[in-house]
Amino acid sequence: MKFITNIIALTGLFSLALISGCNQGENKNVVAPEPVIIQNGEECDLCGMYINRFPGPKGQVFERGLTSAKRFCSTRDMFAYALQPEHQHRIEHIYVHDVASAPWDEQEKAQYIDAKSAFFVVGHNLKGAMGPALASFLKQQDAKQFAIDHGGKVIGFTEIDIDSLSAMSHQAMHH
Ligand code: ZN
Ligand code: CU1
Repeated sequence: MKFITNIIALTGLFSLALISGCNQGENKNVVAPEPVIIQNGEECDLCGMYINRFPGPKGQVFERGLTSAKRFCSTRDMFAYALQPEHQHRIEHIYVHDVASAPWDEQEKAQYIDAKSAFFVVGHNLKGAMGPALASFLKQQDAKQFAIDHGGKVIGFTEIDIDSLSAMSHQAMHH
């Protein structure tokens, strides 16, 4: 009887070790920093504008070795920063607002979501802090509805690159 109990105890210990072993391996990638709340008066880390004074979704990035987030007036400036090769490889987490969770003019009240799994509407008719804006959404359905209401098309995170960003600003100059 004692022997059996020992076996059970040992098996229990062994699987516990397995579980915690797995967790330790994954912790580095799984535990994401909490998005910061951007206060009035805080300036964009790319262009220096007061972030909360402008409409449209904002963004923030966490880089390896830095505990504080870089903050941006717009998803556009956030991508302009994050897509530069010298920043790209150091970036661990990117947050953008879920546009559906607050009015366009009050996105500082919106919820932050992981940019890498977000849906983006480009080419729509609303302006962000820097003109044309990438409208970011948690749910694909919300992004589709936004594109129906405001024009533009729905794309994923990996479809956004330096070229598509600069195409957006050229479009804006011709309006
Ligand atoms: Zn900016
Ligand atoms: Cu700006």
